Amino acid sequence: MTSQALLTHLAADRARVDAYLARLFESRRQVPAPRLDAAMRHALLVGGKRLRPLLVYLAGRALGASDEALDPSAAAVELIHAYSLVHDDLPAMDNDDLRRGQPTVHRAFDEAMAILAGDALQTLAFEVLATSEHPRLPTLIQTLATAAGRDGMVGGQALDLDAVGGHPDVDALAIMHAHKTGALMRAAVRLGAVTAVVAEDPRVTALDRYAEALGLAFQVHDDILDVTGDTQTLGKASGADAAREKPTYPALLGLEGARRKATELVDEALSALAPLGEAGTSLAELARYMIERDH
Ligand code: GRG
Repeated sequence: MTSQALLTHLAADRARVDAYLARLFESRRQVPAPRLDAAMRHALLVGGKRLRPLLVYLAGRALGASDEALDPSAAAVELIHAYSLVHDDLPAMDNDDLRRGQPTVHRAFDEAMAILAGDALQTLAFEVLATSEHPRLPTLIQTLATAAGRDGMVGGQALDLDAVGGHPDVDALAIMHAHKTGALMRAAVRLGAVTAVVAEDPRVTALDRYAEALGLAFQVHDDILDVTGDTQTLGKASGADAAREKPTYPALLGLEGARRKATELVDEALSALAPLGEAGTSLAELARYMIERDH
C-alpha cells in the first residue's frame, strides 16, 4: 500500500509545481498566440502524476535544499517531460489518440500545433531553469540538456523506434529505457542534489544509483501495466506495446519474470539510499510506489 505520507507529498508537491507552471502562462507574452498557449496548457496542466518534479523535491530536500530553490528545476523537468509526451504521441511516432485520459494534443488541436507546442515547452524548460539564481546554474542546465537530448531521452527514443519489430535482448532493452525514460528521472534526482549540495558529496553518488534503479523499475512496471491495466485507468490505450510489436519486459521475461525484475530493481534503489539514513525515507516510499501504481 502507498503510505499516507507519500500521498500527502504527491498532492502537495503536485499543487506546488502546478501553481508554478500555471503562472508561466499568466505573464504577458509578446506574441499573441492563443491556440499555441491552449495546446501547451493542454499538454502540461491537464492530468499527469508529476513524478519527476516530486523526485526533484524529495532528492533536494533530503540533502537540505529549500523548496524555493528547487522550484525552477521541478518545473523545468516537467516541461521537458510534457514536450516528450506530445511529440511521442504524434502520428510520425506512436500515433496515439489518448494521453492522461484526454485526447492527445495533435487530436485536440492539430499536428502542426502539437509540434510547435512541444518545441515551445522544451525551450520554456530552459528559460525557466535559467531564472534560477543558483551558483551552479551551468551544471543544472547541462544536466537537463544532456538528459533530454541526443545522449539521453532523444537518443533513447531513436533506439526505441529502431527496435520496433526487432528482437533486442534484456540488456539492449535496459540500455534503451535507461536513455528514453531513465535519463530524465536521473536528471530530476540530480537537479535536486546539485541544488542542495555545492561541494562533491558521496550522497550524490548514492542518489545517482537510486535514480538509475528507480528509472528502470518504473519502465518495467509501465510495460507490465500495458499488459494488465485497462485503458480507462491508464488514461492511454492499454495493449499498445503488443499491438506495435514493441519489445517489452513481459514479452522477454514473462509477466512473473517482469514482476520479479521490477521488485529486484526497487530493492536495489532502496539499498542505494542507505548513506542518506532517515533523510531517504520519502524517496524509499516513492520507489515502492513506482511498482504499486495502477497508472
Ligand atoms: C519524443 C524526444 C521524444 C521522446 C519521447 C519519454 C518518451 C520519449 C516517450 C514516452 C512514451 C511512453 C509512454 C513511455 C512509457 C514510460 C513513460 C514515460 C510514461 C509516461 O510517464 P508518466 O507515467 O506520465 O510519469 P504522467 O502522465 O503521469 O506524467
